[in-house]
Amino acid sequence: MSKFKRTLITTALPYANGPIHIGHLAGVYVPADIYARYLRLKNEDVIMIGGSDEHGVPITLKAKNEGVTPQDIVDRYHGIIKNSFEKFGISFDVYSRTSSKIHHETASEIFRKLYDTGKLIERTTEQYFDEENQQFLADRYIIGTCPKCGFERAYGDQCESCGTSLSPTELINPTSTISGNPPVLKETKHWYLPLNDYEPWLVEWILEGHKEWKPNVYGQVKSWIDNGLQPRAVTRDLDWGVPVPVEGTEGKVLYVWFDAPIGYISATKELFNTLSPSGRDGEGLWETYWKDPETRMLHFIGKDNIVFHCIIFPSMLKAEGTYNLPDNVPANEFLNLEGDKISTSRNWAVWLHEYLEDFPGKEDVLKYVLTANAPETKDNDFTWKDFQTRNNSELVAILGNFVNRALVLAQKYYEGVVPERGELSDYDKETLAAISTIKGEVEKSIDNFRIRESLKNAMDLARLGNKYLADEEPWKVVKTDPERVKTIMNICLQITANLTICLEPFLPFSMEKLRGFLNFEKMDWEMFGNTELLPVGHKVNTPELLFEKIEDATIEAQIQKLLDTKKANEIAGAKATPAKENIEYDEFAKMDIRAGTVIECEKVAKTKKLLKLKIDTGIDQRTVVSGIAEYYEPENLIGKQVSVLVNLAPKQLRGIESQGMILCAENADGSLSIVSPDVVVKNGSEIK
Ligand code: B3M
Ligand code: ZN
Repeated sequence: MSKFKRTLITTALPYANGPIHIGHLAGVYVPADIYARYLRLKNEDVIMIGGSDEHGVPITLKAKNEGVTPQDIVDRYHGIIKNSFEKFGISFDVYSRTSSKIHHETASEIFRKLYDTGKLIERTTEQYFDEENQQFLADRYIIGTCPKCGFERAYGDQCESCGTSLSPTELINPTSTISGNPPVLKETKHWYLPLNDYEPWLVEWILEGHKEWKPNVYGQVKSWIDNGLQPRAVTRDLDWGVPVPVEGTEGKVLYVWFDAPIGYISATKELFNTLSPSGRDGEGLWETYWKDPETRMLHFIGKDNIVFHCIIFPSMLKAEGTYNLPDNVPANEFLNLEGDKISTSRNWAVWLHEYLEDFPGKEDVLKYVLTANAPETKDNDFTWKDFQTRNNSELVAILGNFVNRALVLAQKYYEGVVPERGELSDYDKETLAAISTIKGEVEKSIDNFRIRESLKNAMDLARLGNKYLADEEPWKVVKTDPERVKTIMNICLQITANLTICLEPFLPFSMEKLRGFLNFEKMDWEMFGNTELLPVGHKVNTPELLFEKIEDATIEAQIQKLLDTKKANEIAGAKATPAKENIEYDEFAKMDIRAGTVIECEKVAKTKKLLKLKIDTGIDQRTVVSGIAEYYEPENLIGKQVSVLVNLAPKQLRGIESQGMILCAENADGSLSIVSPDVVVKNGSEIK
C-alpha cells in the first residue's frame, strides 16, 4: 500500500427520512464493505465509517406531514436503516448519526474555526418569508407554477413534473405550504464558503494530481470546475439542524451538506471513544485517521454526491487546514429497477427490510447480484429475472455445485478424510498454479475499485474447480485407478478451502457456512494460493446445500408486487378528464335514473365483458346488459342495489335487448365501479 499505513473508509450517510433500498446497497455499501473486508483479511489497518444523515428540509417536511417531531422521524428511520445494514452484514466499525451530541459539537467547532479564521464570507440576500408564521421558507416549503411547463405544484428548488431545477423566485404565484399565503421577500444574512477561491487549488489537486480517479468522477469534477465555482451558502434559515454557533443567529442552522460530511469525523470520534476503556479517546486516536498523512481516506458514494465529496467537503477541510483530503472517491452510477429509476416517492424500489422478510437467509445472494451487476461505470438495471438467473446458474450451478460435489465425494470415498496426493499430472500442476493466478487477478481489480470485475475473477476459482472435476471424472476413475482419485480429491478440497478466503469479502455468510462444512478456520488473505491449506488426514464434515434454487413462482410474486405498485402510481398520477360544456338543469332532468335491485345475473355467453342482469326498477322488472363482467362476479351482484338510467332507448346487444344502463364510475385504469345509493332505498326512487 506504498506510502500509507492505514485506511479510513467513509460511506455516504443515508438520509433518515425513509428506509433504504437496493440502490443504496449496490452503489455504496456493498462495494465499501467488500473493500473493507478485503483489507481486513490482508491484516491492514482499516476502519469503515457510517451513520444516518438526520438533518435537512425533507425530514422536517415529513415530520410536519405526520404531525410528529423531526427527532421522531429520524429515530424511526435510523433504527430501520441500522437494522437493515446489520442484517446484510455491512461491517461498519461504527454506525453513528448526525443528531448526536458529539456531531453537533464537532460540526460547530469546524464552522467556528472557519468563521474565526476569516474563511467564510457574509452576505445578505432576499429570501421568501412567511409573514403569518414569521419564518423564512426553505425552497421545498414553497410551491407555485413551473415557468417551464406550467405544472401548478412545482417546488421552489425543482419541478417534479418536467424535472427543471428552479429557484423559488422563478415560480409563478408562489405559495407558502405552511400558511397557504403568498410569501414575501425579506433580507436575511448567511455565511458562504467562497469556492471560487479554491478553484486553482482544485485544478492542481484533482485535475492534475488525481487523473487515476474513475472517469465518471473525474469527468463530473472537471465539468463543475470548467463551469466556474461560486460561493456556496453554508447556513440556512431553519429550526432543525446544528445551530449556527455565532451570537445573534437564532433560527439559523448549518446547511445539511455542511454538517453531513463532518458526520464522518464525529463518527470516528465516537468509535474511538467507544473502543477506549475510559469511554474517552484520551489519546486522540481519531485524529490519526483524519490528520496523519500516512492515512489514506476513501469516500464511497453515489454519483449524485460527487460534487459534495470532491469539491465542497475538500474545500472545507482545506480551509480548516489540519485535515487529510481523500485519496480516492470511487463513486458509482445509479441502479435502476426493471427499467425505471428507483424512486422513494413512487415506491419504486426493492426495500431492504422487505427483502429480508421475503428472502430470509439470502442476504449474500442479493449482495452477489448487486455486485455482479454493479453500476460502476454506467447506470445499470436490476431485474428479478436476472436475480434468479444469477442465483440459479452462478451461485447454485457453479459455486454451490462444485463445493457440494467435492465434499460429497470426499465423504463417499474417504469418509471426509483429506487423502494424500500422488504424482501430479501437468493438468494438476496447471490447476494448482491457476489458484495463485486468480488471486493476482482478484487483487488487481479490487485494488483499482473494479469490484464487479473482482467478483467475476473470484468466481473463476469456482469455475476452475468445476472444470477440473468434470474433466477428471473421479467417479469413473475410481473404478480403474483408485490411487489417482486421491490426488484429484485432494486438489478439489484445496480449491474449496481457497474459495473460503477468495470469496470471503463478497459472500461472508456463505463462506462462514462453507468453513463449517470444511471444519476450517478463517484464514488471512495471505494464505490464498496455498495448495495445502487442508492437511492430509484433516476431516471435513458432511455438507448441506450452500445455495438453493429460486423458483419461478417466487420471482413472479416479486414482479407482481412491482406491477401492483405501477398500477397504483398510474391511478394516483392520472389526471381527471376536463369538464364537459355546461348544460341547463332541464337537460339533466330529462334523464330518468332510478334505484333498482339486481334479481338475476349471468354472463353473456361468448363474451368477456358483458353481464345480463334482471333488475327490479320499482316500475317493472327489466333486462339490462352491462359491460362490467371483468370487475364483478354475477353471484356477487344479486341483491345489490344499483342506479339505472331507465329511459335510455332500448338497444340490441349480442341478440339481447338491453332496456337501460347501469351507472358506473370509471377509474383511471379503466376499471368500472357500480354507483349505488349510500343506504338501501325503495326500488324506483328517483336519482337526481
Ligand atoms: N444524505 C445524500 C444521500 O443520501 C446525503 C449523503 C450525505 S454524505 C455526507 O444521497
Ligand atoms: Zn415544470
